[in-house]
Amino acid sequence: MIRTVATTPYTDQKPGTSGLRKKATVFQQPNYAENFVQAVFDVVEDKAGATLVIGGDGRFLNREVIQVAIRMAAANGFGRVVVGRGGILSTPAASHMIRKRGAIGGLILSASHNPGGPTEDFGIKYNIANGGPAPEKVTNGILARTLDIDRWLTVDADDIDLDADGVVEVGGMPVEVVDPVGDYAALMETLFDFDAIRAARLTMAFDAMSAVTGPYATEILEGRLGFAKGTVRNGTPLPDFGGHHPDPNLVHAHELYETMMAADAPDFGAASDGDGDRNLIIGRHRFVTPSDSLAMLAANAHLAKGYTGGLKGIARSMPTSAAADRVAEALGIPAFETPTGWKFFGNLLDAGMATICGEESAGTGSDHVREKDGLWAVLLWLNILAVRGESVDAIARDHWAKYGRNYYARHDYEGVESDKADALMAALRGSLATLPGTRFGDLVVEAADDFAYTDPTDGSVSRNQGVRVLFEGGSRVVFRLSGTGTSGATLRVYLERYEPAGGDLDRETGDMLADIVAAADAIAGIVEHTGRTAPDVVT
Ligand code: VG1
Ligand code: CO
Repeated sequence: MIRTVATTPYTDQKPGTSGLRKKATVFQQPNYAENFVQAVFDVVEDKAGATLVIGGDGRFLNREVIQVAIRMAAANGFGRVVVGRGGILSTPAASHMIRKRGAIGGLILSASHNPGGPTEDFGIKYNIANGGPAPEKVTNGILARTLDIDRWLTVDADDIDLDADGVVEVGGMPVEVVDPVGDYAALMETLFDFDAIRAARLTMAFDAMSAVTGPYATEILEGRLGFAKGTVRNGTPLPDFGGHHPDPNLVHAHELYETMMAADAPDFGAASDGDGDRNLIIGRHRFVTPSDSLAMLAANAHLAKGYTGGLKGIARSMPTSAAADRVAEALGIPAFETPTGWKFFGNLLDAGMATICGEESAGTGSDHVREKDGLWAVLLWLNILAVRGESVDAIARDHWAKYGRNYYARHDYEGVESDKADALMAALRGSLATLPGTRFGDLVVEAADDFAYTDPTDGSVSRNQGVRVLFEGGSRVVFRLSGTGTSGATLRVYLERYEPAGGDLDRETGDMLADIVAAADAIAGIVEHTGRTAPDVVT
């Protein structure tokens, strides 16, 4: 029996860079999660009889919202729900599950790199049939529906046992509880040479940050690849991630960093985020920026069996350094520059225009799924290390010697009052026309704009994606506001300086970027607008 529940709209359900993210307490308001899920279901066409995948990163509210969503899926006419055991599916595993099952889409319950727990963040994201995040056309439709929603549909049924594999019925609809890891691990075995990795007898530390990658990393690294027990740290997903911030950067994964800089460091270190789509790569005594990692993976991908045929193209988000562009140029393949967020890569991947994609925020992935994929990047690195028989440091130095080095850092100013952050960006946008030709120390502005992207596959245009200031000689600073936060605003300042092959390739990043940091403040008036004299996170 379908039950119709009357409701009224919430006006704050606009999906951000990656789905709807709010404090868990916001999601606990009456009808809040239900309204959003119903808005999603209302814009999904042809759902009658179709399969829907549901899973999340295990954070606080994960199980509760899954039970609600299953009943609503039954009432909305879906034919089947596939849900990960324990309510668990990493974001890349969910993407793969949608594709493998020919599902019409999936709900991924996660706020990704945001902290979790009763006083922290929760999130819901809808992915479409290609396994990727819903594009703006769809998220705009969802937003519009949240603003005029007046009812949601459910069935009267008990919670299912999320911990028992098998099929049960909810309101006449079969719900299949499946192993969240097996299909994903099998996919990885088709892409990488597990025998070669095992034979290389590398040592490694992997920090799952008490988030969703724990079971995946334990099965793949310790189980199938034979790394020593204990290689995976913080490997049990916890509803509050053990109180940690599951963002794999140098600040929040500092214990891994310290392990990798110690005298007895293992060969390779990596970490992942809340929902398993990000990766942090630290070799023994060598941190690799995510932008460099993208370039180095692209340059070496042909060494792994999934990519022996070469790459069709490389795509990066605009704030990501141009290191990958140089690899594309050397390979004679196209390079694409998209706005921030994985949803912009989906069309390029579907069209066969790009094979590898990446973002400076520690997201890398390929056309094997339609999400960024943390463990995929880790396994590709391991495969490359095994084949080349060299250290991460040696591979990085070799790369820079050939392509030059893009010194790079991101400065985040968190919890800035929204009106101050908006005023900063408005002033910046207002000054764009006057910036070219202006000198800041030794730096001269060559061009400045507000990044807009035209999708080459469907012609859709996305504007206001971040302010770029390009200096003569290839250095650059980019300013944008985060679209994933849940309180106040986060200003992200992306700093990049290119040093050509034969130049100064072995310097400290901070020293190499100091003049650009100074210019960034002079251009945007960061101190003046925000009162902040230093960033909260440097990565
Ligand atoms: C951030 C990153 C962006 C990433 C997004 C989702 O967005 O900068 O590169 O795609 O998070 O990643 P923003 O708008 O806060 O800068 V995840 O792993 O949190 O889903
Ligand atoms: Co994530």
